[in-house]
Amino acid sequence: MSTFVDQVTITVRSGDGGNGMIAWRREKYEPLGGPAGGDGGRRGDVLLEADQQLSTLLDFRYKSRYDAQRGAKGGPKNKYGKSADPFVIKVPVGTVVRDSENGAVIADLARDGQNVLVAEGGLGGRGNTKLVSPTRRAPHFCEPGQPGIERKLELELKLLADVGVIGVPNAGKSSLLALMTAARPKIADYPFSTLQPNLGVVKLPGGDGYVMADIPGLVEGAANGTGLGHKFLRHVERTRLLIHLADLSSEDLERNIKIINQELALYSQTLSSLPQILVLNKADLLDEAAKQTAFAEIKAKYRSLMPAGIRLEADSPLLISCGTREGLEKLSAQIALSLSRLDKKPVLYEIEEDPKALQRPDSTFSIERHKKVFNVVSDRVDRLVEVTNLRDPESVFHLHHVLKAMGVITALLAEGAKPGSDVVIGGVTFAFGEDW
Ligand SMILES: Nc1nc2c(ncn2[C@@H]2O[C@H](COP(=O)(O)OP(=O)(O)OP(=O)(O)O)[C@@H](O)[C@H]2O)c(=O)[nH]1
Ligand SMILES: [Mg+2]
Repeated sequence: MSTFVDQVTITVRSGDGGNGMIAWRREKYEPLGGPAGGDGGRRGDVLLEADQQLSTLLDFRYKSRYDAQRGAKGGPKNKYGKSADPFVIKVPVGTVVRDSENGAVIADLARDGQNVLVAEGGLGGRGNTKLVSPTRRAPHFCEPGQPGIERKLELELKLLADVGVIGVPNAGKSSLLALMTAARPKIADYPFSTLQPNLGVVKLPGGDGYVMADIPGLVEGAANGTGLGHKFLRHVERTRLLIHLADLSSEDLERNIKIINQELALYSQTLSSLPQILVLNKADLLDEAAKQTAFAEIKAKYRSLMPAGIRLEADSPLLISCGTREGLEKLSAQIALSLSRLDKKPVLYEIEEDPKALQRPDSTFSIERHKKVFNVVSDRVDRLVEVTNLRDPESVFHLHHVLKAMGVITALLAEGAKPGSDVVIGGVTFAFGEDW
């Protein structure tokens, strides 16, 4: 069985926030001491992170559920509960993350180390110390931690390469990758020797380089599952240029070229409209005369053999031999030239998800501005103001702290709030201060 897996569904759950604590001071001269219950620890977030050491989603076949830890309960003597560490799930570079409920793209993890928060953990609840007010000096209750969020995610690995090598089985695709890069794919004289995509880096003289992908061979009917099917084509869909490799010595040369272009078209419009370089390999297998005849025949039909409307990168097919290295220099130069002319940006997915959808609904807010008055609209903030004693500096400080952590202050500044501006929070009007 191949160890290459490029599509999985996983379930992640962020951690619950820790509950607050109910506790009392016990001091020598204060037998009925005040409240001393600490707050619960913060949640464990779940993140996905691209790691270039990984090349398959195989691990997720064996383990498809990931639960982050919950924050610890608050402690006596006003001790905060320990916060849970974020839970980081490593995935290969090129993993596209979708919400399995609506298919929306959450992230395209295209760079090593790039990460995305997929489930925000719950906040810790407050201990009874924080819940004291003038009318409630000894609260016998605390807040529960917020629950974590559970989500189902679809992960799809779509390799990121600059150049994709396509062709029928045995054309010499893996041989070409092995000659041009340090990759060591399996090469054999039978069809379907390649069972998973291979990547290699082609080094250019200036120190730059590009990534080349060799995928399993395609046969007629691949779109309907014949041979290895066409599923590996997803790994060349993000390339900028295709090397269409054909065996010059094959009796079916013309037919093979047509089959490949037909299968590309059946797979996607994106693929069949990518620029191509048609490369005829195994030139060493024919004698000079036969070689020229075969080459001239394909050259004459070049335009009609290629998908309509695509950019042809060379004015004729290129002739090479992976056996004798004939024509390889010319091919390398043509690829470098083509890449330099093509858009350098990697083909990335657009993020379709509103980042707010990733957050717990009750931690979201919006700011409405009516002339010089800024209104903070948020369920959570309303509830917070309700339980905050606005005459107690400590409570107000706590409120301010939460507003800051939620990003409300930054958002107010972005909307144009200045010292002195009226800001309505939870129905109460505050003056925006210098020290906010
Ligand atoms: N004589 C000659 N043989 C070649 C040349 N290029 C590749 N071959 C041979 O052709 C056979 C197939 O080569 P591969 O590189 O495995 O072909 P592939 O296109 O990757 O094949 P699949 O992975 O099965 O689709 C091997 O035996 C290679 O040694 C060439 O230029 N000349
Ligand atoms: Mg191969």
